[in-house]
Amino acid sequence: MDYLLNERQIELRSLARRVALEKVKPVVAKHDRESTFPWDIVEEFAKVGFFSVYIPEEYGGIGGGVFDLVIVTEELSRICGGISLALAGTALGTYPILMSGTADQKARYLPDLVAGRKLAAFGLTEPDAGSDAGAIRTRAVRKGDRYILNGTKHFITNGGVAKIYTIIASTDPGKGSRGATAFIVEDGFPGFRYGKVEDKLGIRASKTCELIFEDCEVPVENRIGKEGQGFIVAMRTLDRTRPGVASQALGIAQGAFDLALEYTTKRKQFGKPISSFQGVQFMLADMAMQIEAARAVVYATARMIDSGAQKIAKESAMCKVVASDVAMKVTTDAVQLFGGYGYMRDYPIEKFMRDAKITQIYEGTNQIQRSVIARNLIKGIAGR
Ligand code: COS
Repeated sequence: MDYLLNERQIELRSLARRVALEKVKPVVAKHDRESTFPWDIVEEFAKVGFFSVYIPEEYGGIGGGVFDLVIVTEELSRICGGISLALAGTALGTYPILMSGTADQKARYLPDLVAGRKLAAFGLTEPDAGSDAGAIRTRAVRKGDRYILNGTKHFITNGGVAKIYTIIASTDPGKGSRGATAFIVEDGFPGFRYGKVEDKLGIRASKTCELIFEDCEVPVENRIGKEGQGFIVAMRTLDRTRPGVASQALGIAQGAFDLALEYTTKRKQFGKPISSFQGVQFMLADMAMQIEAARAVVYATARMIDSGAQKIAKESAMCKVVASDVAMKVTTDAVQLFGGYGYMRDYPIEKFMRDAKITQIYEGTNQIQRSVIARNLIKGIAGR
């Protein structure tokens, strides 16, 4: 389908496609097998300006928005859903500064992030606070011109490789989500260290680790917004980044479909390519339709956000559910089309299925997304 991209977006898409094919593709299997972080590819992303696509021009970006990030993430994920996260995870850690940071915070942190000299990460999740994001236990206590942070964040994408972290901690535990506050924590701040590095099913080229704060000192000027606004900062961030997860899912689905379509035209059984059998054709048609439907929802949501719409929680949740469920279905069917070969790690297709699964889980499980959608539908009725 023609989504009527503007000239910049068409160029961005072909650039991302080229980088994905020329630079990412040759190293995908190695990073997946060894679970290593692709620093050389990150340098390449920085060189071609991918870290600047969603940043306004006034902060050194190219002035695109969520849609530009979606385009790049989709193309990179078509080749590797793990490697694309160096960029998407950085956007997740950067949005709180971009949306709610002070002029001084933007001046101090954005230039390095825009240039890709430093990666960012977002620290909300804790061992006992995942879906229930208001239940965080990491404490931030003000002492003069500093906050002292204590607690553990886990499952943090880009943990250990990022230099800049936006961390949600509680400044008033009695108030639950209304007592949360956002902070910028730098790698190297006293009392901040990394913990367990996760060994994952998929997205193995992306680093995921624990962040441990032990009397970690954070200057007051690194607080984002006011005390008590951290939960809203987190929710507003996720509203803008869930389309990014959706585009990662979309790319993973498209990448698996590309391989499956080609394979069915080459693989011969009963004397002809399996693509000539109606059972296989129906599967291919369904997969293509599902991907296109997901793409339409993801692109429409990204455009809605970029147009300045403020009430976007429902649409953002919808596009994440649609695209990630499609990714899981399409990648599972792609493995099926490869038959026994699909199950073997010598073939590239099983990785897509492993990578797809996380998109139904992180940045809010699809059950949480459905609850966000339902709450907003019900609120809409009540407000009539
Ligand atoms: N934008 C702006 N404000 C929002 C918001 C949004 N999208 N969603 C909620 N809020 C506000 C509410 O309006 C409310 O404000 P007031 O206190 O002023 O009334 C406040 O935030 C608390 O909202 P709510 O009562 O709905 O919070 P809950 O604790 O019930 O949690 C869910 C709501 C489940 C939606 C939230 O916890 C969530 O998104 N969980 C998933 C978190 C997640 O994605 N984790 C993955 C790790 S992050 S990578």
